[in-house]
Amino acid sequence: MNKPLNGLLIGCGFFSRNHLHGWSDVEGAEIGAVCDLDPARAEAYAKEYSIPEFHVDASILKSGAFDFVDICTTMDTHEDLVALAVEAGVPVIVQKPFAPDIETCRRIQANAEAAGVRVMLHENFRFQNVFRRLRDILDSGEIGETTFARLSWRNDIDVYTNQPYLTKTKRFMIMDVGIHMIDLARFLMGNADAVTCLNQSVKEGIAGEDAATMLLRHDNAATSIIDVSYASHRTPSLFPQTLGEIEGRLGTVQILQGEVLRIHSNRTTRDEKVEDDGRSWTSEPWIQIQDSVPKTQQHFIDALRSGQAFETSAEDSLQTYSLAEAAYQSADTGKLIEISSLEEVD
Ligand code: NAD
Ligand code: 89V
Repeated sequence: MNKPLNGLLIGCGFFSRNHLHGWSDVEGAEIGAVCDLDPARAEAYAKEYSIPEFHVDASILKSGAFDFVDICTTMDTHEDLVALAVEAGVPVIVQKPFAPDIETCRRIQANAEAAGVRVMLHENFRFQNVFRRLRDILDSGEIGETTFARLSWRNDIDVYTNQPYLTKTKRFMIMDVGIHMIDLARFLMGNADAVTCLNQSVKEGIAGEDAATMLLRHDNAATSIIDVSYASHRTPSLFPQTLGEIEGRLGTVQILQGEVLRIHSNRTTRDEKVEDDGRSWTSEPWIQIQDSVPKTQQHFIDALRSGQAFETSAEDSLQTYSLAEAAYQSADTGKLIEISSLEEVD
């Protein structure tokens, strides 16, 4: 077995705990150092996760010591941090959202491509067990060509305590959760070229939209509806489940509560319960998301080693972020927006 690839993790905050647990489950890679602007955080995470080095300045990337960097910081920091990695020639996996707007996403991607540095988005919803199994069912042809989908993510979890920046983010729901759904819609239904969107601000004191309803037009004329909300009250809470259905010309797959897929085909119906991985470090209600983290990371490492394309490469992800940008334009104008109309700003 080759020597494990040595990684630097930047961002010792809320979600990076799952990244660090995830890396301990990944074959062929290890985190040799962590970095955070806050030295106390960097030192504490290095100690807690038995990582030999900690740093406070990301320019350590220029040391030549790292085979990859895992950027687990908020979207406003991504352009500068990816640029540092590109300058150092270090491949990148960077957390979602890529960047606050499509122009910045395009600039980051073009800079990396020009330098020949590979960049992947850590976009993990498509790596959830339930959606890998759903993709397999679609690939089997059992329900035929897909024609309609609904992806619904609605709960009232207190996301703000762990991620306080979300109360101030002007572009909130679509960039925080909507892009997970848009990527899922593309993963399950194929690319889309147009979107209509209505946004809502429901909860008091939140700067951005906390609910959004999008209608996507896919390249094969299929339609998908994405609805996301942090202001929806159910008991028990549905967090972090995505519910919905995928319809095809020969059948339907429903995505039901409890990670159950209900397959309707050939006039019969069956339920498949998709199980969790049973990892020692995961815990409810986060397990469905936590399990997807090492799977996302393993794909990054395997593709880095083999040269195969990243499923969520920066280039491919421009489609997702173009749809998010178009959704905001649609919500502002009340019109259907085609992503071809999003002018590339030189
Ligand atoms: P956070 O604010 O809790 O942590 C970010 C950390 O990065 C902070 O400790 C900060 O000091 C550090 N940091 C910022 N700029 C830095 C720099 N230039 N150099 C070194 N350190 C720097 O953020 P979080 O809630 O952990 O979220 C991080 C990202 O993860 C967000 O983009 C969020 O959307 C995403 N996220 C993804 C998932 C998922 O994958 N499903 C879940 C939750 C959050
Ligand atoms: O997955 C995410 O991006 C987080 C969430 C709270 C949805 O898990 O923001």
